[in-house]
Amino acid sequence: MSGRMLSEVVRRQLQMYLVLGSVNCLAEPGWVVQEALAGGATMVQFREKGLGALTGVPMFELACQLQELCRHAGVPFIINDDVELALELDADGVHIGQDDESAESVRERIGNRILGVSAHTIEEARRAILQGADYLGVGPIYPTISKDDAHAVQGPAILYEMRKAGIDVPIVGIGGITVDRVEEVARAGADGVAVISAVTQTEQVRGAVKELKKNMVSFLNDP
Ligand code: TZP
Ligand code: MG
Repeated sequence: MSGRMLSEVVRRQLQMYLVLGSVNCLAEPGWVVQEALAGGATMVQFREKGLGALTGVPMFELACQLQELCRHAGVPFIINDDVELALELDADGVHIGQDDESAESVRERIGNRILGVSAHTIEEARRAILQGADYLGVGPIYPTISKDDAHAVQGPAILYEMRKAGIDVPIVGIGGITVDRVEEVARAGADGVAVISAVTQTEQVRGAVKELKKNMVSFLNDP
């Protein structure tokens, strides 16, 4: 049996991480994901949440459609919160928050699939790592319109603090990240940027992804 994903692999997969559900998209979600993959998205998270979110069969069908696109592109497809759905689809991983089932229990259920955990403090980060997280989602770095129950804005400083505290696992910054903010987020210590609106709220999906990724990769190549 193969083991957990190598952390250096996950680190690269976080570079340009698209998070989305049907509620977030201006255009049809399948088209958005297709364009994002064409632009070089490195990971995709299905996060079907909020007012008007799909449930039941339509939700499942959308998840299947997006998963198929990611599979074709060789990009990991991660499910937000819903371990059952992830197992049913045989998705590549699960992302959970602090209010969801414990990381320990999710790790037990998903085996070697990728496990992402949202962490807002050094303590939450350390616990998530002990419980089996492969990567941490840290934010909101900037103000966001995409999450109703978002924690207080942390600024890039939280990333510096985590790195200074010796937390060296893969970290993706999230919350209000735009093309112009990628460098600041990377410089503070993130391995990648996770975005919703910068990609889903534009008609230029492919171009937006290209720019976000270009800024991330150029920082990594020449810090
Ligand atoms: N978690 C923290 S902020 C956020 C999530 C899911 C929303 C990010 O969306 P956007 O539109 O990129 O600010
Ligand atoms: Mg959650």
